[in-house]
Amino acid sequence: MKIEFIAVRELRMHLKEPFETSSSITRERRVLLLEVRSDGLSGWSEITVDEEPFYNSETTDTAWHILRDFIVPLTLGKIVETAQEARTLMSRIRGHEMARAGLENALWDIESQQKGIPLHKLLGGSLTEIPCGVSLGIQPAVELVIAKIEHELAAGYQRIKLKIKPGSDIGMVKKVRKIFPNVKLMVDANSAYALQDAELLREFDSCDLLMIEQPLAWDELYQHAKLQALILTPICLDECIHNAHHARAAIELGACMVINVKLGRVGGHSEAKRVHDVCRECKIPVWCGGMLESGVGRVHNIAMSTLPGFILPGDVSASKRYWDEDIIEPEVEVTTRGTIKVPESPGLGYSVRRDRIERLTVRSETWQV
Ligand code: OSB
Ligand code: MG
Repeated sequence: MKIEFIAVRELRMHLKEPFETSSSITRERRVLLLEVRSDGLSGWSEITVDEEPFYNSETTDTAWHILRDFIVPLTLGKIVETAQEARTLMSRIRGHEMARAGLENALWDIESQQKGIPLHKLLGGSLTEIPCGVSLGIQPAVELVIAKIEHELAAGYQRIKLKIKPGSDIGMVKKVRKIFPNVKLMVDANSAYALQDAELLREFDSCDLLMIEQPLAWDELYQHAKLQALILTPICLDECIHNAHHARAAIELGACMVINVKLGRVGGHSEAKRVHDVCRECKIPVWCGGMLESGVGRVHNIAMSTLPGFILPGDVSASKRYWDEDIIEPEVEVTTRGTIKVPESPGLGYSVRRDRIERLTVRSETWQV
């Protein structure tokens, strides 16, 4: 594959509802899409950054800068045998995983089209349907949380993740658990607590949670290990894990019992596979996290979620939960069993709606050889 053309564009997409976490509120997404062309084929990916560096250090604008000033010069005009080799081309770049994932994942789309197989097969996936959960943002009142859970369970979703923050945590979750005694339930703190809050966090042990996601600092494995020794609820790490070495260190330290894999956060499909492999070897379950993606990022998540270690329902849910109109066709739909059927056609298995993408684009930049 010769990397002949790279185009980045920013789309403005309004979320149907604001999404609140302990670290930010998102109303509108500045979606970054990449299109890469090689040998007459187009590959698509999403750079899953937020506008602000409140989840991780990258932003919409840093990703654009890294792409233009470093990724394009290192990759444009180069020939790679496989998408995975793109990671090596970019290996001098430290950090900026989401920006690098963008380039690599678009090449995975091209490689799977070239080979005439679905992306999930190329990745080594085996599931034909993936189990789905939802992530519910922080709500102003517990009654709203309860109504939303009822709605999502009626749609078939298999597990509910509640965002928590100090002041909207144990009391809220205890009420929810009382009303839904059998639901697969978990919480995500997005780093809102400190080790000194161990007593409060230990109260979740009575709520029969699948896990508590990222309770402590985004860059702290050691303190998560100390916390895990004090509580029974399994800790799942999200923000802390940027590659397979982090995953192994976290597991060996006892800092977590579950890992959330996000394609952007770990730098693309090839590293996501490595994180998955380390976890499988260590018998640590993984699941696919979400970044409020447009359809383009979402379908890459679906492909990754077919790998055999993804045994827990992920945060990959239907397009219509986020958007009035998605930018892929068909939109991502969830069955009444709370699953997404994995498409069997070559490449992403969904088509990109260029007309809608054009309409939503606010800026773009293109490079070609
Ligand atoms: O921590 O998993 C997270 C969204 C944006 C940033 C971080 C997170 C999330 C979600 C939403 O939980 C998952 C989704 O529905 O896409
Ligand atoms: Mg999270």
